[in-house]
Amino acid sequence: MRLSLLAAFTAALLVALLAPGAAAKTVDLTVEAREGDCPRGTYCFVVTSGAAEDIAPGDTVDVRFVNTGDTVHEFLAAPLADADDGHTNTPESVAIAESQENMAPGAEDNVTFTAPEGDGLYFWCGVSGHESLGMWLEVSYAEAGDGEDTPLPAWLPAAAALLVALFRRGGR
Ligand SMILES: [Cu+2]
Repeated sequence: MRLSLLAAFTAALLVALLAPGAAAKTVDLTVEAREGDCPRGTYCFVVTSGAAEDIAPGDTVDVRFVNTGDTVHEFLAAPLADADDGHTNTPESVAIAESQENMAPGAEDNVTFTAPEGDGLYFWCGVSGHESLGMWLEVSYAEAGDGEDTPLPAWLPAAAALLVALFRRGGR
C-alpha cells in the first residue's frame, strides 16, 4: 500500500514535469506611445518593460499603456493575422482589447486580455493617421518549448525507474 501510494505520487510528479507547455502565465508589459526616439517612423509604440517575447497563446497579457507624447493616443490589441499588411488602417473592429480613447499626454491606462491562438499580437494606435506614422508593434509568440519549462533533474528518470520496479514487485 505504501509503495503504491509512493508510485502514484511519483507518476503524478512525472506527469506534471513532462506535460508539454507550461501552464498559462501572466506577462506584464509597459508600452509607451512616443512621438520621437522611434526605431522606425515618426510615432511608435515601444515596450519599455516586460518580456513580450515570452507571450504564448492563453497567457494573460497585462499592459500598462503610457502616453509620453504631446498629443492624444490610444492602445488597441488584435491577433497578428488581423493586422493591415500596410500598417495604415487596421480596423478597430478586429481589436480584442483597447484602452480609453484619445488619451491625453501623460495619461496612463491598463489593458488586460488573454492572448488568442495564432502567430502573435498586433498593437496599434487607433487615433486617425497614427498607425501609418509608425505607431504599431508586432509581437511574435514564443516558440513552443522555449524558456519557461523546468529542466528535468538528472536523477529523476533513474528514481522513477526504481520506483516503478518496486511498485511492480510489490503489486504481485
Ligand atoms: Cu497615437
